[in-house]
This record gives sequence, C-alpha cells and structure tokens, in this order.
Amino acid sequence: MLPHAADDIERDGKSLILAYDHGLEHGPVDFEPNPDTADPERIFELATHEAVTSLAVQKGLAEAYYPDYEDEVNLLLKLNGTSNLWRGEPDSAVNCTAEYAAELGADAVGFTVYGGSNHEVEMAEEFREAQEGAREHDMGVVMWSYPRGQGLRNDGSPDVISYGARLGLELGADVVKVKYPGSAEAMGHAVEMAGPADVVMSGGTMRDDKAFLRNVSNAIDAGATGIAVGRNVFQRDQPERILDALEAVIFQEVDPAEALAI
Ligand code: FBP
Repeated sequence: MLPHAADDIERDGKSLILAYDHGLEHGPVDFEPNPDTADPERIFELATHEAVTSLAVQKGLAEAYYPDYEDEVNLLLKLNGTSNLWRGEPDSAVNCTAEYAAELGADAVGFTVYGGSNHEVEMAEEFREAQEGAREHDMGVVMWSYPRGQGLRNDGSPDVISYGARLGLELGADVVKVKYPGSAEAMGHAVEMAGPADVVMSGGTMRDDKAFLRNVSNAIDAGATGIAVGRNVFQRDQPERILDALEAVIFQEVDPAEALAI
C-alpha cells in the first residue's frame, strides 16, 4: 500500500470533500439557486458539519476565511483553477505553490489534470511540481482527473473515466476525483485501475435526492471511498439535510432511502 498521506482529510478511510471553487470555475451563476451561498462564510460554516472531512477552496478564500476555521475544518487547497470566461483547449492556471498551501495550514492540495487536452503535457509537468511539493510538507494530494479536450469523443465514457483514475495513480495522487461513470460496475473498474489510490466521485449538477444518493451508494459499494461535492449540496434549500444523508450513505453505508428518512 502507498504510505497514505491523505489520512488528515479522511475519516475511517472515507471522505466527503465539500468543493467550493465554483466562484472561479463557473462564476456567480452557481450561487443563484441559493443566493446565500455566494457568501464564503456560509460554506465555511457548512464545512464544520461532521460529515465533511475537508473543504476544497482556492487560495483567496483560504487566506480570507481559513484562519477562523482552522480548528474545525480540514483544508484542501486547490493549486490550480480556471474561469469559464474564455474558450480553448482545457487548461488550468497554477495559482498557488505547495509551499504556500502549507503556510496557509492546508492538510492536502488539490490539482486538476485534463488528460487528453492539448495542454496535458504541461499540466502533468505542473502536477509533478505540486505533488513533490506536497510530499515535502506531508500533505495529501487529490487529483481532479477530468479527461477532456478535442482528442476525446466521449469524456464521460467508463473507459475514459477509468483511464483518468489510472492517471491519478501513475502520477502519484493519493486520492483521484473522477466523474461518476454511470454504474457500480464501471465505478468498480475505475477503482481497480486506481490501485492503492483512493477514488472519490464528483458531485455534478443537481438531480433528485434519491437518484443522487443511489449513485453515491453504488460508488461506495464499488469501492470508492467517498465524494467531492459542491453544487449537489450548496444549491439545495437545506444543504445540512443532504449532508446528513450523505454521511449515513458514505460512512455508515445506510441504504439511500433510509438515509433520506433520517
Ligand atoms: P460539483 O460537485 O458541483 O460538480 O463540483 C465538483 C467540481 O469538481 C468542482 O470542484 C469544480 O468547480 C467543478 O466540479 C468543475 O466542473 P466542470 O469542470 O465539469 O465544470
């Protein structure tokens, strides 16, 4: 087994990463369903919910808010990110070093790699620097492994998602975050390809509670260790309620229908 550097952002080997980098990645439109969530304070508060094993944010939010939450929240600092204000082959600017993440108190770093993009080569080189920097500071490494770009016909196909999971292992991530490939069987293949690296599914856009929790439950049954979720939590009217249900499904492996009744 890999020496597991991500223990600080897991509980009993499982994780619920609350992702809140959407203000950069998608812009204010993601806050519209629940306007209070434009205020980062609301999300840092939400991250104190006991289901949440870490909060993934960009540097600017960490600088401004994390000092007030460092005793209650584990910080997963994204080291790259991009807006969707421009068009072109998928790419993501490195905006923070592993050294500065450590200075801010991060427990782990997060890094997006768009395998298959024309920028894959530079992104893999940038990931190397982030990964080795994280190792020097004993921080875990989470790869947002999202194959996409003009070379890929179907970036949501199970084979491509499994390849993304494998990239995480090959390049030295402790945790690989992949899109849900559509079935427990396909998720099982991605988990197998990731070997000793943990696999978490990404939350995606809103869908009904039951279908969402069913996917999470299938992923856990297939060997995934949790979820990294943003919109499917903070765009709901009662984000705490879905966190309660996710906690039951991920950590207690409760059936989704039962989890919703809690
Ligand atoms: P969601 O749960 O809202 O899908 O967030 C997960 C995430 O990886 C975020 O960290 C990121 O901002 C977003 O998805 C990127 O999604 P995409 O690149 O597909 O637009």
